[in-house]
Amino acid sequence: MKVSIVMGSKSDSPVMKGAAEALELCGVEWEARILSAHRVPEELKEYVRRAESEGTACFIAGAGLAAHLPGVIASFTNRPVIGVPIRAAFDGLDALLSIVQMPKGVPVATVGVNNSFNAGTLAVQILAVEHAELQKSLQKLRTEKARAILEEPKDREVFDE
Ligand code: RP5
Repeated sequence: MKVSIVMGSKSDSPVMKGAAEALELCGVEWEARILSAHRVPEELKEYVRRAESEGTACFIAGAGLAAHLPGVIASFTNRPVIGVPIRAAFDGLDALLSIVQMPKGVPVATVGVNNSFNAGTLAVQILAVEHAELQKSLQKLRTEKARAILEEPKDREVFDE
């Protein structure tokens, strides 16, 4: 059981790091590749087919601008594909609309602009359906976020820099 993180360019890697962080927090194995739908389409297809046959249960794909990478990956596999729109122009709205507007039957589950952590979290939630032990890690993530909120300052200290 493994998650494949794919991005269209090395320039996407600072944003896509969040997906790997979420997967690691939950103890899920991952691998990452830089493969562009436009620049190396043949190699992308070959990679998706190979990753699937080697145990990738879910793909996370991040891209900016025309952002065809997640949709093209979805065209090669029936495994769930989670798309991360990356802010490169127009505040990432161009990539968000491109990734989310898939035709019927070829979905890409799309998270918010630059929110690769949520892509990683959603991948764990998908895997947790068949791997109940992951539920504990997911619950821990939520508990930690809740605790952090409740430990925030009050009154005047709310506005401290
Ligand atoms: C997209 O174009 C990539 O995903 C990246 O977000 C954007 C810019 O890529 P580079 O020109 O920096 O390689 O394909």
